[in-house]
Amino acid sequence: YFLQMSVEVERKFLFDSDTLKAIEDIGDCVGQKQFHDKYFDTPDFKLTLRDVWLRRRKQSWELKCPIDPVNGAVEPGREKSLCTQYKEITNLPEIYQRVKEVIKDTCENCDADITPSDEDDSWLNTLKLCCFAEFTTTRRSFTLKGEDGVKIDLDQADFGYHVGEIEVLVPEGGDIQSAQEKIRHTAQRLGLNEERRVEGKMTVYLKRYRPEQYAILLSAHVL
Ligand code: V4E
Repeated sequence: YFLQMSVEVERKFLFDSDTLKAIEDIGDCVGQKQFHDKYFDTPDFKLTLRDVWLRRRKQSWELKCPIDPVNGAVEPGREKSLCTQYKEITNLPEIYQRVKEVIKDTCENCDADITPSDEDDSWLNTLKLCCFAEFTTTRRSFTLKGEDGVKIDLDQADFGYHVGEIEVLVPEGGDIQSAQEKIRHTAQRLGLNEERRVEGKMTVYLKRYRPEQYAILLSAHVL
């Protein structure tokens, strides 16, 4: 069957009213929306320890995983580049297969022949998945003239953190390096001068509300 898979390349940035003005000056607002996310993992963090993020957003399932899934390993000394790239999977049967693959070592029910359903969450119980984070985001999205395929999102999370992201979606087999170039160029146009990776909503959420998971992911070099 057809697999909807693309790679999301993105760079997060901190913004204030000056950045917002710069974006409004050179870009077009293409919409504002609100969405509620619920993230799921096993009680011993099998997914997030592999940098795999399962969430439900607007009644749809999404899985974000590293693009180089060689054992899903997270290298200890990995250079934290400004850009991140994750594979995005939105097809539920494919999500189910991937999740099963990651947690199989300790999943007694993994051989159970079930079909995951959008209407019924019992497949979550089968895989012992529980919700570990839940928040609502208000997002304003912008495009910039002359910057094809680049989207800018300004996110305000309901737990009191806001963060921007410059994002390029690369179809399967597409050129990730040129996406990174576009992001670098856009960052320059916006006058961003971050030298380090900026914390995402999830990092801040875990630090604040799930300190145990945060500490474990930090020492596993996932965050
Ligand atoms: C924490 C995390 C992931 C889950 C959240 O992904 P994120 O892109 O931050 O969320 P959001 O709401 O902007 O999703 P979008 O609408 O863009 O699809 S996926 C990967 N991580 C790890 C991670 C990290 N360690 N550092 C940074 C800067 N980003 C992500």
